[in-house]
Amino acid sequence: MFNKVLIANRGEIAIRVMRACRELDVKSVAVYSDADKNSLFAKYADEAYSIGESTPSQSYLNIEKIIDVAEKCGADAIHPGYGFLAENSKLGKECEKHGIKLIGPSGSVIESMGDKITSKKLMRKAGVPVIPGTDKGISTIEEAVDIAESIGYPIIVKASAGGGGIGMRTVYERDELIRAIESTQSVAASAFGDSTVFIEKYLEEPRHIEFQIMADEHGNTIHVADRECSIQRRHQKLIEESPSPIMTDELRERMGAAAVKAAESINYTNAGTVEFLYSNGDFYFLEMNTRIQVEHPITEIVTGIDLVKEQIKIASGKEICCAQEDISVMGHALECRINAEDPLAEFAPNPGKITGYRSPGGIGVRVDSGVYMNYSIPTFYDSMISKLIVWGRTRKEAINRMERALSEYVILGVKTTIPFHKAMMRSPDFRAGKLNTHFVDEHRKGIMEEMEKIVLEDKERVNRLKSTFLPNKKVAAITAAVENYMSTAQSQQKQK
Ligand code: MV4
Repeated sequence: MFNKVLIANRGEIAIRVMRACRELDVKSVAVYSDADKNSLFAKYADEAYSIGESTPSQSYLNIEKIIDVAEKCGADAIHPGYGFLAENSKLGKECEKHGIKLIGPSGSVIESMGDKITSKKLMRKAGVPVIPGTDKGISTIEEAVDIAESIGYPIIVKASAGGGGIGMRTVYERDELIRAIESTQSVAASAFGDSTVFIEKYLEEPRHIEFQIMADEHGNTIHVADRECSIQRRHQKLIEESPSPIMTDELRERMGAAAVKAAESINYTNAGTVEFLYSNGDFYFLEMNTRIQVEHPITEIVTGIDLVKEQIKIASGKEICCAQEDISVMGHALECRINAEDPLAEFAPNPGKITGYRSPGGIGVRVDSGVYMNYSIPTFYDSMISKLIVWGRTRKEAINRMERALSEYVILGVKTTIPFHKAMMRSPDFRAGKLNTHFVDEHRKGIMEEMEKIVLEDKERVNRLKSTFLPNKKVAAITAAVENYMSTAQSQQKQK
């Protein structure tokens, strides 16, 4: 096992990884930017080092600085979390040069999955179902017209270097095709420096269902069940659940087998996610994500597997914890992403100081967060405050429990997505599991109306709360006590 792991990330995921380290008796090292000087993750770590200015390119994306810290402090591995340097194949190469293990798949796998044409070609060859269309770049308009006619409209033009929704255009008839190709090419050229585009059949009302996979360095590959991620807005996921409301044992077996085949065909190692689009009983490979994902906790909750701990164990050369037949799904988990955004104003970011904070608890509730009372959310990074995760024996119990947990959650000082989630939990179509990737857009009016009501209700509740709320002096004392507790934990850990 490693002696010391450097976490090249910030916020809740940095703490999540450090928690796994502590359970494994591995020392953790935080690197933090100027904006994160007072952050919880830097306090939680056994050691913490400043790596410079708040702009990501100066700190969390600065490979040279991060490797330098790892070498100087004697870390034998780096965990990249999600975002920032996760899925950056250069980090892997630099780690290798310096004899540091990167906790993740190999650089060549990251590269081939980053290119959508390459990944699609590899998957088709491996016998994984792919969306009808081309898996080579479009070179002439005549070729595009022929392909579009043969698959039939509507079609979608996608950038090969794309992903996350940038560089895509749907085309419903021949007249729109030339313009769509030209515009996708030019967006792709400026966004990714690669104008290669390809064409697929456009699936009009798909669900986004993904499979967690895990592979060790001894040739064992398993899937750790499915997640439904259709509740998103502008390609930002808002709610995830496991299992998908439409999942059956038979479908999980088929999709899981395809996910394992996908991973095995490229000699994948460590944790990964195979994304599928599901439409009318059929499923198709969409993309593969070569990192631990934001929504991994719902999988941990229903399977009992600590995915981050497994990542670290696998990277240190150990065998994966379980065989496929040892994995089962118990009950239902939901995750709501709590962002500092105003859901009544098109989800505009709303960073600032958290002036009141009380997180929910009780049976079946997990909160993964990096914030605390009086914490100021920096403007430099994404707006996620925390992930509220619940478990229930059934989907219905999980939804009711999420409603209860959301009702307990108090965040003052910044606007959050809590009202959106409360409205969603009340939505009859959501409760019925009638989901597809257009859900949020199509239910916009109903959700907005429900949110208006909820915000008024909450204002009254907060006013009642405030009259019994702790006076400011006590708040400051509690904040100091929390911080003191974190640093005590740190010094105890050092003594161990
Ligand atoms: C599609 C599609 C429908 N048909 N491809 C969006 C992100 C990018 N990585 C792929 N995406 C899509 N590809 C075909 N052939 C619909 C989407 C899509 C989507 C997919 C997953 C989750 C949310 C989505 C929201 C809009 C569009």
